[in-house]
Amino acid sequence: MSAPLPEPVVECNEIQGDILAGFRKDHVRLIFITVADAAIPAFKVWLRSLADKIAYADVVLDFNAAFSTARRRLQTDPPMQATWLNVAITGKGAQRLLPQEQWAQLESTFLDGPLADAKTVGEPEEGLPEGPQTWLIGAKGNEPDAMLIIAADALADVDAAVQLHSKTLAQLSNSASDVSLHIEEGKTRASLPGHEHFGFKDGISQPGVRGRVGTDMGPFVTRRVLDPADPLSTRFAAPGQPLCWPGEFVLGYERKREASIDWKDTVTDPSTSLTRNGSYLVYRKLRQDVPAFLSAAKMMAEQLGENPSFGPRSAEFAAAALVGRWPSGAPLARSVLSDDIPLGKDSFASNNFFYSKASRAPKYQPELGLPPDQFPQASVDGFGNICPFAAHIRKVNPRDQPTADQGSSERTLEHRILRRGIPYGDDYDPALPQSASVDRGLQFLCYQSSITRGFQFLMNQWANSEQFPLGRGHDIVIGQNGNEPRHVTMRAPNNSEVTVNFPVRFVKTTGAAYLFSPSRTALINHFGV
Ligand code: N7H
Repeated sequence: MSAPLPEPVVECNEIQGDILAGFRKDHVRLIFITVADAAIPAFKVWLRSLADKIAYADVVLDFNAAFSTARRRLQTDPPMQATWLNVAITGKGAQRLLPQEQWAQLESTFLDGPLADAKTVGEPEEGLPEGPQTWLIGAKGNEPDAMLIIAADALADVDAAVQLHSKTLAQLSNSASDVSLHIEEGKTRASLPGHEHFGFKDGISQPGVRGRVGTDMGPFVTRRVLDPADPLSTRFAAPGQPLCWPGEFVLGYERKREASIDWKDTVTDPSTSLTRNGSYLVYRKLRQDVPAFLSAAKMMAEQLGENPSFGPRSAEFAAAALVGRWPSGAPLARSVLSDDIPLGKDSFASNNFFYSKASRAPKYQPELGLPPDQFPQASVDGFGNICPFAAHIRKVNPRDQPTADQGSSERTLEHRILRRGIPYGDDYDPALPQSASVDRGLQFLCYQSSITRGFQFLMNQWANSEQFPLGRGHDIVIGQNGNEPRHVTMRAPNNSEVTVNFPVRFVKTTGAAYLFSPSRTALINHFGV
């Protein structure tokens, strides 16, 4: 049994709830707010008044834990509902609301905003088709100052909250044009809850956050399920969920020292009352072209099938190879040639795998009563013969495998993000031709303590690169590569390779914002004065 390590105390009553807990609601509204100079003083007063209305991490963590316990007991969703509110400020907003000596404390990638970062993260250049000038949010002259996140279990509740806040905001100034709002919607897919529009289960793999809520006797920020007798229990909250230092996501806490290959070697960035307990939030409205994805998977399957090393492969296999998981969420690593629905349903087993070593059944804490992991375990796949190197989930999280650019796999922990996205738009229905052109996709949201180390790195250094983290092509799901073609090289069990080219992108950015999610103190003492 390994000795437990001291856990940082995390001030969850100061940190906004979506960051560390995640709202996990079926209905989300994002209200983008742009404020004219004349309305700034009233807007600040309003921001300050939000401090008592915001759902902080302590409350949301408690709710989520109670909900999960009740669901396990009742075997169905318990009748527990809530409506949560969070707020975040853009780089433009911060520069308008704060004196320079304050906003200068914030990260430059955030302050410069997504437009300045568009080329680095692979967007088509300004002026070219689908370039940033087409964005609904964040295009030149259309950059908001702030964003509200409203999330609720019930549609009526989310709508009521939107009405309430829109009305208050409209009353901040005498002139109706002084505060303008743009509202975006997110909703769980009714036909396939928990799945995104390409049909894959999402939200399975998240980093764990080391630390305790509020005091050194408080509950863990991330629930721990491994028995202390399991050798991985000091490093993982659950199978496949490594414990990261809280400073990877929230400012003012220890994080792993950059470039260090010792996960215990930490650094705490200097913080101020403005930055402490805050986090950077990346928003992207990502439109998904489902028919284009399905036909690309079909084309890929045909090309693989023509090669005797692969033999007949279904379009479902090709799509799973691009993602790294099957639609149920079962990872290719543990279910090589077809989906395994019971494995996909087991949220712990479906994330229990490595790439460069085999997985094994974990030892869960017996009092949790979790079913043992009896599914076929993952084999060693260090050369990508099972899960392609370019599969989306292997690109953005190579797990235990050393990478060609960073070296030790410990360095991957510097680039983890907390994903909080939710689908938008109606389902694609192949029986209805007009359904193909409906706007649908993902309201992508992710939190990190540095956009440069988080989202920007993942896009620029890994997803858009044919070489990194391990080579053999681009991340075909999210990689952008401007408007240039992308490719993926698949390696068969006998090591022969087939390269498939993808002339079109199926995920396109139609809106973007880089935001800062301030602490309660920062909202009251900085943004609200
Ligand atoms: Fe991805 N998809 O449906 O293919 N993603 N993603 N993502 N994503 C994941 O493991 C998807 C996007 C990450 O730890 C799953 O939880 C789609 C962006 C990370 O093993 C699926 C879009 C970025 C992980 C998808 C999209 C990321 C991850 C498997 C856009 C960051 C965890 C579910 C429309 C730059 C990987 C799961 C791990 C998982 C899909 C966007 C990052 C199914 C369709 C922009 C870090």
